[in-house]
Amino acid sequence: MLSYSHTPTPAHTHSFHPACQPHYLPTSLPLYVLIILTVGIILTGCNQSGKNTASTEKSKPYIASDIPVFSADSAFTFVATQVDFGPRVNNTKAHDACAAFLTAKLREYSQEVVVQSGTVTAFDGTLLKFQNLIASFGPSGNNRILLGAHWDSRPYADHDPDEANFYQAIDGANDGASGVGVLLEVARQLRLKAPPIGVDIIFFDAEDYGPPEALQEGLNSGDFWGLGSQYWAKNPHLPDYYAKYGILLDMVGAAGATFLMEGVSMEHAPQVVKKVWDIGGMIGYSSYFLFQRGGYITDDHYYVIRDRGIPMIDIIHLDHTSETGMYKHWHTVDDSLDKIDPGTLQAVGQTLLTVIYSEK
Ligand code: AHN
Ligand code: ZN
Repeated sequence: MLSYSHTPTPAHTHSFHPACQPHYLPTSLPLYVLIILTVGIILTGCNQSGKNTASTEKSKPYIASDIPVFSADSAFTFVATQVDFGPRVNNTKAHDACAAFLTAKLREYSQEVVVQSGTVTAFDGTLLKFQNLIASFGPSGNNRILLGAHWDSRPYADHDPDEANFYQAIDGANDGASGVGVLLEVARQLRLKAPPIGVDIIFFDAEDYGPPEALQEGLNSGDFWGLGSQYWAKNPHLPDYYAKYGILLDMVGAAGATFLMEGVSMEHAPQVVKKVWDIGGMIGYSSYFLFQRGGYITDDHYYVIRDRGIPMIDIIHLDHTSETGMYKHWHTVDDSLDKIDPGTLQAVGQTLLTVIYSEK
């Protein structure tokens, strides 16, 4: 059976500063071989369930009887509610209003919610008010997993095809809201049935306030992304907080999403990537979880690994066929609710629930 070390891994200093867009470094990682049988043991007793609520035939998953069924409709509504506030850019009313909504929802599902607030400094010196929101579920102790997504939205559509939009804030339906929507539905399920291990859900703030593309050349060396996760990783909500592994969601809602095996995740938590991808494939979502390497992304998981020593992976929509290597509408004004597909939310959410409730 797969197992994970409980000892925090030391922060790595070599080959550990990925750039914004995916890039590739030579790697000596071994060839990954599908050990479907190993996961098959975890999931013995699987039956083809008709309980799932997804609308399309191809997304009908295999759900073992003791694993909750994710509601894609519920997750979609959570995404829509966030987008309805308008762009959740730090220091705006929409941001405050969305924080209040997310906090209330987490309190509805968990007795243990911590709102961690403060200020961080942006690339241009702007002081950003931020709120990291953390909800805990299940048993206490170090046998726990951390699930995260960022909830802020980017002030700049600096990859828009029209440069007139470069300084427009984005809806961030996929980039931000989708991951939070999936995790709110996971939280709702965790409330309905206690998980076998501890689970913490964290909504990171100020992930996406990195410098606009036009300035990035001169500002490449700074840690201007993931400001909320950097703060939390250095000042966790509990002083000695540790989780055996973490899973970050980023852009998990677009129709036809492809989750490539992201570089930082593969370098620091390959066994977690493999476990999640195996389970996703096992329950019927192999068209989303591709056994294909993607580039290195500076996302919140990077700081959780570097500054907290928790091996965390990023489930992120990467696409070799797009110009940026990311989701086609990444950092454009077209990252809007109409691109969100409940079938993709279902694939990610049901995979996460299967991972959680298969834990010991
Ligand atoms: C950068 O663009 C630096 N990192 C990608 C992380 C990200 C931004 N994910 C969504 N928006
Ligand atoms: Zn972004």
